[in-house]
Amino acid sequence: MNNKKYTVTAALPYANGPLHLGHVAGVYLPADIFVRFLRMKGEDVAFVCASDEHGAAITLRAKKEGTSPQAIVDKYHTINKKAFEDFQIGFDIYSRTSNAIHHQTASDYFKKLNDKGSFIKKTTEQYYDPEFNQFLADRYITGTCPKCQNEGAYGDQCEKCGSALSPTELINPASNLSGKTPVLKETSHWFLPMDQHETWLREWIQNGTLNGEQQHDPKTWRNQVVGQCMSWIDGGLQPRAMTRDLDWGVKVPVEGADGKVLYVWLDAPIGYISATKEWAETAGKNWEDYWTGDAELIHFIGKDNIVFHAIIFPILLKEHGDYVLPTNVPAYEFLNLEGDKFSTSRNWAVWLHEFIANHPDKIDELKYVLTSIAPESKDAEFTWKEFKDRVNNELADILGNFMNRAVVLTHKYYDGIVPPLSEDGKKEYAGYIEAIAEMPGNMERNIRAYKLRQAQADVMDLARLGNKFFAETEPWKLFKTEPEKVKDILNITLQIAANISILLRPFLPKKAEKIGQILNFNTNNALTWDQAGGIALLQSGHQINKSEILVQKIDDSLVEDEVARLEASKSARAEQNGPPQKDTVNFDDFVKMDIRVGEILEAEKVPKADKLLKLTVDTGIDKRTVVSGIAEHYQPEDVIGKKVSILMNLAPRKIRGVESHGMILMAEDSEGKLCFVSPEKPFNAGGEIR
Ligand code: B3M
Ligand code: ZN
Repeated sequence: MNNKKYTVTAALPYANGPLHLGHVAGVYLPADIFVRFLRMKGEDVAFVCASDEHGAAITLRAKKEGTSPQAIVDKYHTINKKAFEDFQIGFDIYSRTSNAIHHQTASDYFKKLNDKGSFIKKTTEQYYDPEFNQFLADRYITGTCPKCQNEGAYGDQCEKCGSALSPTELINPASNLSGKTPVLKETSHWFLPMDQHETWLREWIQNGTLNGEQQHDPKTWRNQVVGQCMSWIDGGLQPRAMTRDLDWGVKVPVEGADGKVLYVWLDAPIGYISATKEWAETAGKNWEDYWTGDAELIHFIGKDNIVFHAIIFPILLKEHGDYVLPTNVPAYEFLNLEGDKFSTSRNWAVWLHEFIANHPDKIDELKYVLTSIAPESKDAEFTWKEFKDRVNNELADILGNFMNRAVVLTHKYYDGIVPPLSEDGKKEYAGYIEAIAEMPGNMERNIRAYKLRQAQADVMDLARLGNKFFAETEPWKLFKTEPEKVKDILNITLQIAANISILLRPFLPKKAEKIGQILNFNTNNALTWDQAGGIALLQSGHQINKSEILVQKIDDSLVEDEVARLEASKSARAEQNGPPQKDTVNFDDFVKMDIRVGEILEAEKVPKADKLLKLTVDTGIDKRTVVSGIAEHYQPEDVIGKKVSILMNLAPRKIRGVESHGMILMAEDSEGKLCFVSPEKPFNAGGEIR
């Protein structure tokens, strides 16, 4: 008996909103397929996940919905847990990081590392919003990413290029609470000195070795994962704060840490351990078996989570000392929707729970399409038209049609009783029999290399092979002239069908079961992966059931309705034409702003900054330098002589090395188009705007 254990994790989704198809295609479905496959191989697997209920993602959502963080996590944990169940994602446990067992586990973990000196306590200046009396970390602060110039980067991470950031690296930082430029204020935090871990990380990621021992095969890691990690390590890792000044999260379990909680990206991955513990308690297992010794730990994640799973969490695991490091971190690229990014805030999404409610009979159809287009090595796109086409032209026409022909002909000629396969038949159709025999091994290699798209295509190829067999042999013609041959042909096609019902199960469990029912075979799904590949799955004389429709074709109207639904949510946004109104300000606040008409005298591009122009502006009282992010909308020569509105008394800021004194006010529409706010008739520079 093989004693090896697997722990397979799927990224803990924030309980700040429902799940959409992008999440499903790029994390949860591939993890589920992989686990179903391992189980069919007889492996002992813990498949764990949970809601990520801490961090600014939650508290900011609560603020936006005008409710408490607790109410937010309760709401979305419930929706997402049910959606996973309905979609048959077979977690052993779907826990939550607000559970006591997690708080205890994360707290103990931090304490252990702190006691052994894994952290460095430092007092540094951090951004602070005086209006809200709050330090600004993570999603509380946004600015321009110093690596890719994305203007919406968060204080800990740029979701566009995947960089891990700290707030002080952001260009033009702004508080997400007041919208204002934050001030710096001293505070103490516990830092993980990531810079001290570069040497072993480099070795471990590139060669798969740790302390000279082979831990994993680096060839099985995706290029994208190794590439991202190496570019961070080559760029030099920085110490990173592992605590936050917040009141929502796991309290820092050290004296003198009042008002501080663990950084969500410290506590969330420990959630994998807490969830394993919680599951093991009820399942009568020993959780440590799944995290120690020769256990294999595999993290399915989206590409924006790579640094946390392939660098930060491994450092924490190694520092702890008792646990294994991940053997792989299969990361997925992003899925787009009908030509645009999935976006929760813009409501441009197909929500999993809504799909299930609207199409409860199309669960496996969706699984099939999402795996077919899974963003394994590059971004991919979901469209309703492709959904329909793949279901109709592939699932129904190839798989459904093959099954139907095999079963109907068996009933027509042999009353549904499997005919025998002769020795001559084995010789004559040896090529087909060999193709069947090779299939489980081919698929296994692909699955173990995380090429699930290919593995699903492989099992579909088996159905294609069956159709080809029918087309080449035409048993309906042979039946009169060579009836013995027809027995051979139908026997083999039924064996193909039986093999499909086994090999399809990790991908489309419901369809696989249905095929099993029609064949009156493998009733309790007792057959394992390694029992596939043969031509004796169905004995001659075995009675099969009547054919049933395996895949219902999809109507054009479904595509039209779903696209209309999406367009409606887009036009609802267009009607609103802009973000919701901000909090009210009082008159005293308003008059503090000194806004005047200025005239642009000179303009030039700021070197190495695509978006910035350096302007010289006549304000009536002086001629000053203002840096403005309009270079994508205006050429320098187009703006000279323009009368514009300028906010005079904005605190001077250095932007790309140029000190800017004030800000040019711009109007921005919902598509991001910018234009000046100018006086409607000729006007002298210096006029006040009130
Ligand atoms: N909740 C981020 C995300 O949903 C985060 C993942 C945690 S995995 C430990 O992208
Ligand atoms: Zn970036």
